[in-house]
Formats: sequence, C-alpha cells, structure tokens
Amino acid sequence: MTENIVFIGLGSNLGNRKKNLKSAINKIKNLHKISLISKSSIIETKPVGNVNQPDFLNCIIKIRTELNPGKLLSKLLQIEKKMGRIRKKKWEPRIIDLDILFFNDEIINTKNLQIPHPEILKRKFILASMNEIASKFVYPKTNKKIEELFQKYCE
Ligand code: PH2
Ligand code: MG
Ligand code: MG
Repeated sequence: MTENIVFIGLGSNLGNRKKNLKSAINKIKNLHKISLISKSSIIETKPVGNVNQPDFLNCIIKIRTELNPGKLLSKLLQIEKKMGRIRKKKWEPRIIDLDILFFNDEIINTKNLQIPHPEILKRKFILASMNEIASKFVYPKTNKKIEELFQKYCE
C-alpha cells in the first residue's frame, strides 16, 4: 500500500466560515483511505488576488492517503460541491475551497492539477500555516525548508 503525505489548504469567505472549515475537515477525515495527521490553527486573512470580496478564514491540514492525486482531487471537488459551492468564475467568494498544496515531494503539472500549488510562495497565510505544522518540510526540488521560505517571503 502506497502511503502519501499530503497538505491541503482550506479557505472560506461565505456563510459561517468557521463551521464550513470544520465541516470540510470532518468530511475529508471520513473519506475512505484518508487519515488526518494534523491541522493548523484557523486564521483570518485578507483576500489575495481579487480583493473586492469578504475576508477569509484559512487553515491547512496534513493527511495520509493511499489515493493518487487525481482521485484525491475528485474527492475534494465532490466535497466542495456537496457543501454547496457553485463555480462561476475564478477567485470569487466561496463557501469552501479545498486545494492540494503538496503531494509528497511530487511535481505535477496537468490541466487540472498543479502541485505544488502555484500560489504558495505568493500567499503568506499558506506559508504561515505550513510553518506552524510542518516547518521542516522541504519544498519539492529545492533544498529549502518551509521555515526558511517563511522567513524569506514573510519577514
Ligand atoms: N483563495 C483564493 C484567492 N484569494 N485569499 C485569501 N486570503 N484566502 C484564500 O484562500 C484565497 C484568497 C483563490 O483560491
Ligand atoms: Mg484556492
Ligand atoms: Mg481551489
């Protein structure tokens, strides 16, 4: 059995944001072939990109799974859908957003999936939450630990 270590970023800026994050974490935890290892604190963040939208609550979880990246992505999209997310355009307010940030130390570039998530180094809150639960994790294909990147980009 292949065991993959995966970090998932969660974000919500519509409705009861805290409840949305907690409900998504529960749904992920209850998925077959996935176990939750740890989670970061929930932090309130200003919108990045399209700034004309409500503030977010964000957090990160670390999971262990035998699912491959494509299967995991489709499970996460199912949860987003089940929770009522409707996708119209990019970067609009959302009940829940579930992004695969890292999948082991793999680099994946397909139409549907880019791993590491392309925005990681541009979003302080992702580095801050990664630094909280996985400061020694090495960003794939660099020899830089999260704690170094966090210092470089966030201070
Ligand atoms: N997600 C985005 C765009 N901007 N800003 C914050 N603060 N948090 C997010 O999760 C976020 C964002 C697109 O997925
Ligand atoms: Mg996102
Ligand atoms: Mg997303």
